[in-house]
Amino acid sequence: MINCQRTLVLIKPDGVHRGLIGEIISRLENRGLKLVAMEFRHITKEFAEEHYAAHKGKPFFNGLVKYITAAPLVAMVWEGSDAIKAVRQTVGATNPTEAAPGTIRHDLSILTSRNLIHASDSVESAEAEIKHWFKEEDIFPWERDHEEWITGLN
Ligand code: FUP
Repeated sequence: MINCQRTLVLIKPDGVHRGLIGEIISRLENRGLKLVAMEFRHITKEFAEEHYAAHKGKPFFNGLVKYITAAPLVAMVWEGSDAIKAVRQTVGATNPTEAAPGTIRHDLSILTSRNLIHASDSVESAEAEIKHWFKEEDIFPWERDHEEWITGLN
């Protein structure tokens, strides 16, 4: 597979409460991405603060931590060709009213503060975030029988 990458995706507590886990996973599966790790988890304040450390000090930081720790979430690692960019594209812009039609945030949400999903934004953050959320032994690489039909090259 060309430029195989892994990226961290979270279905945040609003996605869980709204019954959108299946819909969001389907969109990533349909894109041709491969799920290699998944856990249903209720994270602590400290763990959330570490995940969103880049936003510490911003006016929305405390609310963001409260939101992501308010209920369980689904943490996943997805793998694929250019997976970081592909997932961000399928997720859409941070502000749902600026996200392109057809993206998860556009189609299923309306406010930045409840935008359903997190996805790593660079190779460096994907690496750090996957390390923060998953032990290596909880990530399960597997081969798809029809891989050639998804990531084959001409
Ligand atoms: P993204 O990478 O698209 O998730 O966006 P950011 O890293 O910029 O922001 C992280 C999260 O902070 C967003 F998903 C939602 C939240 N946020 C707010 O609640 N208010 C803001 O004004 C900006 C971001």
